[in-house]
Amino acid sequence: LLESKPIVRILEAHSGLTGLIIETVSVDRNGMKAEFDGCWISSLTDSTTKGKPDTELVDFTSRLDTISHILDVTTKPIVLDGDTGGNSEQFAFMVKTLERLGVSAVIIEDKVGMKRNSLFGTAVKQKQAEIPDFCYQISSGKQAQVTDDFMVIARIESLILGAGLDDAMERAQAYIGAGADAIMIHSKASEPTEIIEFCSRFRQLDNRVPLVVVPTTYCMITEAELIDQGVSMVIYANHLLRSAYPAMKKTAETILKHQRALEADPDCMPIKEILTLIPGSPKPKKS
Ligand code: SPV
Ligand code: MG
Repeated sequence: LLESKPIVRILEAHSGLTGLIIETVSVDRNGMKAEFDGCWISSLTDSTTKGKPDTELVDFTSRLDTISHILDVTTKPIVLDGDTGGNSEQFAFMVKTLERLGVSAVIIEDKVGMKRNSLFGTAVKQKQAEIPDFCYQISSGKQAQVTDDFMVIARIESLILGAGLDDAMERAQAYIGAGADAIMIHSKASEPTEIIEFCSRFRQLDNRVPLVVVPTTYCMITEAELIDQGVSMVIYANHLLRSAYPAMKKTAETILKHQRALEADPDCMPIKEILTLIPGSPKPKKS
């Protein structure tokens, strides 16, 4: 996909149902069918769905359960948010397991110690990994994989942690040298300025690999602009959960307020629709 499309478009999934949305939703855009190319299994939304903080508290075994629900009902590539990947021995096994399952790529972030969600930035204590240690982490994963198809993507947290563009570029070069198949650069800035600066410096690298971005806070940037910047993959990292939660909360409040469900009903999908939503469900007889 990375070789055949100007940009690969990935949306967050945290359950079989959200996987099905990614699998099936399409729109007509000027006579062309537009759809998502694959799923991002986000640590933030997987953890939040389980009512847990995004600190690697939801362990790999639980993450595998989510992955397996999504794999059961989708055919599109899966990019797993692998958090830090654990230690290098754990990461090697993670790669083997994911590859065997048919996951396409894992993204690991260059942090050590208690991992916090990147969107906290420097508001909470988080520590970036030393460059040689993270290079070892990448190469441990690459050595563990059996086929050529699986990708280990290195995620740079320098802009998140205030280490700056020069540090981000130094890390990009080191991680590519260690065998990273792609680089993800993350930012929590409210404008895309620093990401655009990174992209223009990254484009000058001779040995560059595909570049991945996650425009959550700088969401005004368009896919066409990202293509112009040389970005190969865009991840919409949390949008299905962020849109579902307010809708569910509103329904719960409406029922409490009116002491019945009538007023909430217009916000709910028809029963007939939910009964037949899952492919293979029996079709009710026409009444
Ligand atoms: C996630 O979706 O869990 C990510 C991206 O890692 S972010 O939440 O922006 O750190
Ligand atoms: Mg995450």
